[in-house]
Amino acid sequence: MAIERTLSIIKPDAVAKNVIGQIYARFEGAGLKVVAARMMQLSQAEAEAFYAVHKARPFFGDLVKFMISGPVMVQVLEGEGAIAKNRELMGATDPKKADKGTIRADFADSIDANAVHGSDAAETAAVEVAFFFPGMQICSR
Ligand code: RTP
Ligand code: MG
Repeated sequence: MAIERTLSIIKPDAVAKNVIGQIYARFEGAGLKVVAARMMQLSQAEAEAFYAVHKARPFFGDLVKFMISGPVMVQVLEGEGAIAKNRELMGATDPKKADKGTIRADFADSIDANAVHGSDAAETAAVEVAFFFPGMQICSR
């Protein structure tokens, strides 16, 4: 399988729980490397732009409000099949439906406060990496 890059966000609920390191350990344990990272407080405009694909969905307002409720940790993960591998590690969107041992099963509280974001396809991964790391150094290794 090809080496890919994917965008990961540790959402405000998981940052508040102080489990950034535990989530990074899951990535590293699965062979994914952190090749870029930044901690930041998203503005409303940034959160709306990032989740623009969901603009028409009924949960859009709550999603944006949640994503700006506290700092997030944003990283690029690199590795074989990184996009699907990260989605597997994350588990289902709704933590009640997430498989045992996944990040969302272990750290998420609800479908809104669901601990992590991960790109869902090669096209979205490229757009999302460029959104948070435009022209910034990515330390491929
Ligand atoms: P994400 O984009 O954050 O990685 O999550 P996902 O792919 O698993 O889910 P997606 O369908 O892209 O939805 C984005 C985020 O919106 C919230 N959501 N709420 N109330 C609802 O029915 C609902 N559906 C989605 C979740 O927080 C989800 O992560
Ligand atoms: Mg999604």
